[in-house]
Parts: sequence; structure tokens; C-alpha cells
Amino acid sequence: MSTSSRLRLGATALTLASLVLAAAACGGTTRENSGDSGGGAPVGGAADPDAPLRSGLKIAFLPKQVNNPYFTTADNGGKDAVTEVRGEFKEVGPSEASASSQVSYINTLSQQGMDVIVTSANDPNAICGALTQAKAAGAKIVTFDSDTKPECRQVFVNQVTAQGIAENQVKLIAGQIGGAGEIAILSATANATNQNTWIGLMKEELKKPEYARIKLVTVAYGNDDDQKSFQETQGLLQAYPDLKGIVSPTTVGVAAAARYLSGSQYKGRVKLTGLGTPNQMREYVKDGTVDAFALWNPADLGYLAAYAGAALASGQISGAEGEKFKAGKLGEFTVGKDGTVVLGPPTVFDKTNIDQFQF
Ligand code: RAM
Repeated sequence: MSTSSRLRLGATALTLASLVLAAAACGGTTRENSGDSGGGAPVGGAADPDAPLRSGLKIAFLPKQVNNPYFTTADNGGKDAVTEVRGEFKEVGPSEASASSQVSYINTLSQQGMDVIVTSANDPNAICGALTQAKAAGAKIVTFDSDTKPECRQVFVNQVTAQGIAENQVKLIAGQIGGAGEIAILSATANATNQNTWIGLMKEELKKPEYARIKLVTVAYGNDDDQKSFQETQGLLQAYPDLKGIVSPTTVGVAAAARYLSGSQYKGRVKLTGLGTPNQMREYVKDGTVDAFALWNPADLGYLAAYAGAALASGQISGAEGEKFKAGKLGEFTVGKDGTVVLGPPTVFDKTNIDQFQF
């Protein structure tokens, strides 16, 4: 081997080592299981719905953040699907949901030769460069939960249509505050693609005549951080003494807001709804802080995203509208406009049904 190629190899090893170190320094984690290593036929050309699923696919999940029970459940659903297709599952990610914190993870996954990267984006633009490079290196890119710009991935697996979430959230809070009064939104990070899309549509929804007596006074950002969300809730109640309700379309935010309200003079008087996990919200539903909230099944979302990735990497689909693929126990799905696949409608949880759900 020539000195220059040895140097090049050395430099690559150094780059890889520093990427791994950088990822570790961000406080993230890695989890993996090994599946069948037998590879399938090489993929190329147009999508073939009858192509067999390749085995041994390396499928990595990169959530917005790793220390969030929502993503733990979602990624475990992904792991189940990867096991079913006899692939290799891996989960990596930052501990903080910030715009660019996912970039170093994508670069590392790409260098590790992943067949599929499944990610929930903290920002629609910040990870596009890294994803485009990963695509060029041969990975199929599936966004789930929170999208990038469409050109940065092949398929987006959406939990519920954004319109469906907006209607659900506005209907819940309107019912809880008796159709009139000031409300605020407690969101996740300011750049989150999913929350920003839902909030935009909630504002449209609030223009309907039946909501004319409801006024959205502000949107606060808890950054999908428990402490920050707790403090933002306190701040909202101090700044808006007439506040009648809070909508928090983030599992981190709604749980922190519920904890604040349940220990305050506002418990039961200021209404709170949003998107939460039953396990995190159960005690607040039982103690009367929260009447009802909603969510989809995060495990099914991760499961569907993994199957979409396997279908892409096996050449069954390319991400074009109208293509169909099978997602194990969830059945058949069709790719819609802009490469979007929708899981299904949300579930509303209240004291009558919450004990039936464990996630
Ligand atoms: C948080 C995240 C996630 C969102 C859920 C509802 O866990 O912000 O992206 O879909 O809440």
C-alpha cells in the first residue's frame, strides 16, 4: 500500500473515530440487534411491487431525541418490524431535540453503510445536506413523525394527516373550555416540522365560526425538554391570568404542563389537552388535571416506517404516488402525494379508556 493511500485510510479512520466521539459527546446512545446477514438481490431500476423483501437489511432509527418515551415506543415498534424482515436494527440519536444535533449521527450511519435511515426531523432543512449525502452513498431515507423537505427523503410516514390532528386538538380544547376564552399553545422546538404544521392548521381551524369566541393568545416553546416545558407553563399562567386552556401537541410538553397544573391553584380550572402518551398522562387524568388528550400508537408508527424502509431498499417502492406495499400485521399501505404514507386516525384518551393502553 502506498504512503498516500495509507494516509488516506488513516484520515478516514480518524474522521470516523471523531464522528463516533462527537456522537458520544452529544450524550446520545446507540442500541442494536443483529439479524440475518444474508443479503438479497441488488436493487436498481423501477419499483417492482412483487420484488421479495431483502433480508439482512441494516435499518437505523434516528429519533428527534432518545430520552423521550414516545420515541422509545416508536423505535421499539421499528425494531419489531426489522426483526420480522430479518434485518439488523440500530437506534442512535441525540439527547436534546435541537435542529442540527442529528447531523453527526446521519454522517456516521451513512459511513457505516446503512441500507435505511428512518428519522424524525427536528428541523425541515438542517439535516437535508447530510441526508442527501447518505442517499448518494446508497441509503434509503424514510422520515417518520416529523418530516424534512420532501426532496431530502424518499418516503414520509405520517402518523395522522396534519389536518386531522389540527381538527382533533381544537375540538378537544373547545369542548373543555366551553367554547369560549383565551387559549395558548405549548409546543416542542421552534423549528419542529410536525408541530409547526399542526399549529398552522390549528390557527386556520380556529377561524371557523363555531370557534369565534376562542382566542389564541400565544405559542410558547418548551423544546421537548421537561424542565423548560414546565417553566413555560408557569410563565403562560402568570402572563395570561384569564387563560382558559392550553394545547400542547407534544408528549414532553403536555406531561410537563400537566405536572405543573396538578400541583397548582389552576388544577382543573385551566384546561389542558394535547398529544400525550397514556403512561405519562394517566395520573393527571385520574387526579382531574386533564379531561382528555389524544395520540396515535407510536409503536405502530415505527413499525410502519421500518416496513416502508424495507420496501424501498428491496425495490418494491420508490416513493412515487400510488405505489403499494405490505407492512406486516398492519396490512397494505399506499404511497400518497409527495411520498407520504399515513398511519391512521388518532385515539382520544380519557378516564373511561386510559387503562386499556400501556405505552
Ligand atoms: C413529542 C415529539 C414528537 C411528537 C409527539 C406528539 O414526543 O415532539 O415529534 O410527534 O411529541
